Amino acid sequence: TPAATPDFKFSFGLWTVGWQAQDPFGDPTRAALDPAESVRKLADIGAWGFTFHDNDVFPFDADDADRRARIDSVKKAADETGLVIEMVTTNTFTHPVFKDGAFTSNDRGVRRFGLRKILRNVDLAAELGAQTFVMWGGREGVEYDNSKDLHAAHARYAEGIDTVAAYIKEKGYDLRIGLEPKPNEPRGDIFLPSIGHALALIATLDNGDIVGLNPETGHEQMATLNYTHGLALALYAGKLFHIDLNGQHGPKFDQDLVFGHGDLLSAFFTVDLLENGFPNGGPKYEGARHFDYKPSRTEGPDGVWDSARANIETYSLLAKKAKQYREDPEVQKAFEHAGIFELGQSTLGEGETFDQFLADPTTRETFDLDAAAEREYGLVALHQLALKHLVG
Ligand code: 3MF
Ligand code: MG
Ligand code: MG
Ligand code: MG
Repeated sequence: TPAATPDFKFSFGLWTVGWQAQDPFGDPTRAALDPAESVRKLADIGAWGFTFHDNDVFPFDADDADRRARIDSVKKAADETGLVIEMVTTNTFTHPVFKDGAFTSNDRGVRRFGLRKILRNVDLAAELGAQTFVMWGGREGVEYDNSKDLHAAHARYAEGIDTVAAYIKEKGYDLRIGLEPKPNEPRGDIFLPSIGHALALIATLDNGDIVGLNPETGHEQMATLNYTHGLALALYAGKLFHIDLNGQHGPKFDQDLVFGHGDLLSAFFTVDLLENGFPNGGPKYEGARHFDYKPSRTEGPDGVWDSARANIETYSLLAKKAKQYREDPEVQKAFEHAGIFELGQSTLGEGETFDQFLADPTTRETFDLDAAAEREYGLVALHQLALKHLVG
């Protein structure tokens, strides 16, 4: 049964359900799927949209006629089902030519070839009405620290991203770029390993206003980072353009489990942030609830769609629980007691000058240090309330 409700804009990458489950140690366990057929199935299970890499739809070496026919077949399925093509991305990692990177390859010819492939795909994204263009630089990195001039590599990475952004502007496309950080795999170390690293690079770009982030749950967790905190920082910076939701059990290879099948408590707080926003208000994420997961290698053709449905169902269940949690008067009381609303007040008074601040005795002379040190925040009790809502 479809677990989706029309309230959520659920979206899937065609490479997710389409993954044939080849891994470094084993052959594929599933047959290839026809992308147009996948679009129809995604519509059946309650998806709102879908996304793809160029080479999820047509092969790397497709001639122009073949490329067009395959694009048209997916477009037809989108038109017939009403599914939105909300994001398009480029495969600059599978072909051996990209083994040392695309934008950061030491070989300038490869960099120019990679840029051409990406610009062609920008045109396609615009043609299909996508609003986000994701760039995951899976091969942008090294195994050995002396493999590259690391300053030049970052300069070339920035140049590549800036050039794509400039092209989007020159063409007048309604597209924004979402960079997808990942710490490692397939490279030993990938450039832009975290949300924070990507934000720092974006700040150096000429066209950074249309460059933001597409953070993935598992990628941040592989780096032992907190995904929900990363989303919060990206929202604070006005840069949360898109998301890749999935599941991961801590720092190991990229598991791409079903959303919620890794760290469930973390998934609960991710959904709470996405659906209910910050307790004191602030920017909210309005884009697709996009899943980038892999049906496990053990799954056959039925398991593929069971697992796709599981993402939708888990998200919907967590959204329901998170809503009840936020609306619970006991939780609101615990928020109050914990000082969560107090954190929404600015530390300085409105228009307060340094002189006024320094002359305020409550900031030092009459500040009740002991009382403040003894204050109980009740954070464990608050967290237990969340847990009770989650498992209750
Ligand atoms: C790899 C990924 C990628 C990106 C995709 C960009 C193949 O770990 O997460 O999926 O999400 O290339 O959209
Ligand atoms: Mg992943
Ligand atoms: Mg991934
Ligand atoms: Mg991803």
